[in-house]
Amino acid sequence: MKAIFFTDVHLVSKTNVNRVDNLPETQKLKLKELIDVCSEDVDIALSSGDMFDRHTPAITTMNTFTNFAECLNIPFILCPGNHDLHGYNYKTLETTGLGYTCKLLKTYKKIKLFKQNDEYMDYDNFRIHFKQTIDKEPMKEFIVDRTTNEFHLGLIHDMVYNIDFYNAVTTYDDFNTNLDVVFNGHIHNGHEPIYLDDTWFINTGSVTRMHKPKPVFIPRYAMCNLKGEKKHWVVENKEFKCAIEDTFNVIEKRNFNDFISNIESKNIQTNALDYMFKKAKISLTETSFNKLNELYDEVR
Ligand SMILES: [Mn+2]
Repeated sequence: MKAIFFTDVHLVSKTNVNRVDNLPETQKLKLKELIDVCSEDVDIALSSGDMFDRHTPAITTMNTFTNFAECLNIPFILCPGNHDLHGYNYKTLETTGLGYTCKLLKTYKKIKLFKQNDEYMDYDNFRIHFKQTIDKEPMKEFIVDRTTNEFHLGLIHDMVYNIDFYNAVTTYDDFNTNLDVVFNGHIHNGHEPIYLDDTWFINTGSVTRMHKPKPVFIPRYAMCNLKGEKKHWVVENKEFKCAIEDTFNVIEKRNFNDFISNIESKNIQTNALDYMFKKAKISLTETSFNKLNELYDEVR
């Protein structure tokens, strides 16, 4: 089976302040590229959520998504991300932009959005499993029943990643799973495919960059050729051809950095209380300034 995977598209209706291009149009180009790639020889499309940037997207944004899903001539299986949901509440999924559009699109029978209590769906000898995210707690394990189907794939949108930061992540070597592939999004930088203890870990990173990332990466999707012996499966990240690097508003960013470093240098030159008194002496009347001196006498 050949699967395409992409995640965190974050469809928006307006251009982000950090970008100089027309972001909704750039996002349409990326989706068009995915449609073109899928028309060749791909069996299914998988996505780990955050299709929309907010749970109440504009109608124009929902149109971008439904047009994409209609043009995609292969089954499309996805799960919701935190941006698709209202406060990680899977119960209200149908009232979100993603839940509503997928409910309508289901009449075409090509789309499957995992809901709270959905555990899996089958495709040939593959079973695609879903596990919901519990807010504020990274997922520790994803163990499935392997008595049916030959291969087992998992879709999640969670703090599971190859490296830890702020002790908020379950790293792949600590993640307890018997899946053949774990597809994840949420952490937008992504990484090259990793094969660890009989499991492939795929996170291509976000399709949309809201600001210039450090280090800079080109948005990617993964082409997964799941044929033959598992450890020799050809799983590759592919860069979007339409992603050009100079889409960011670099001047805006530099101004902001100047502003921050200015504050920092002021902090180094004097302590906050002395700074306040220096300013107060200029702007307050003598009586008020004396009163302030009196009040702060003990702490100075
Ligand atoms: Mn996201």
